[in-house]
Amino acid sequence: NSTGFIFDLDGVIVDTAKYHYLAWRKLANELGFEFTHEQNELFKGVSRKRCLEILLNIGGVTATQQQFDTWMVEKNIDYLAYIENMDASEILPDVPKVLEYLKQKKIPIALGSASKNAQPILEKVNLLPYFDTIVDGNNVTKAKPDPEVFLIAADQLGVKPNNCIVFEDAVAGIEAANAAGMISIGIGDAEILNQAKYNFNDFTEIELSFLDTLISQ
Ligand code: B16
Ligand code: MG
Repeated sequence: NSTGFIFDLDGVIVDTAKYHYLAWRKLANELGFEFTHEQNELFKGVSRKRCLEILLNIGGVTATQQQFDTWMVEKNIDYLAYIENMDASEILPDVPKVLEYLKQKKIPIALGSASKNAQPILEKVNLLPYFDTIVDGNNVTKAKPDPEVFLIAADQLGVKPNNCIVFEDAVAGIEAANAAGMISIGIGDAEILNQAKYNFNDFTEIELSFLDTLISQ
């Protein structure tokens, strides 16, 4: 079979955005400013380094390279503490149903995430065995919206980019999938993800028959 499926992690498989938010807010508060839920929207799908640049911009804080590096490490230590007790109950609805269906059909499955913490999170929620390959923030040099992460995933699956389907919750991720020549599926607000080929609020809206049409096209 020549079709491959690529899943983003954060906001597609699990809702780790809330933990990223808590860790960034803690840092912002330590630096003397507020960080809101609305501002956190800008951080979805965006690399850790870029997130810190945006955060410091919001707070009007200038940093030396050494401070910048220290805060990157500090944020991640806090984030890891927040996700320490994550388990399968935090998997978003119907994600296992879709993964199970694809697995049973022997369709290759990849993770394509900006996160450097992707593998331990998949382990915590017991989904690691579904993935034939994991491409994440540790394997890429260019962040989404650059297509690199998804092109590496397609290559590792042995599937042509045109035959890959990407599930994404972030604008930068949809742009990356489109730039890779893949079929993009937006998970979340269709108005925000209006560049996606298909849109769903979540996986409960995705019929198995729809997956079949993607597989056979
Ligand atoms: P980390 P995704 C992204 O994951 C998140 O959406 C984004 O908020 C985060 O900053 C980025 O991973 C980096 O994560 O700090 O764990 O390396 O949505 O691409 O799966
Ligand atoms: Mg995401």
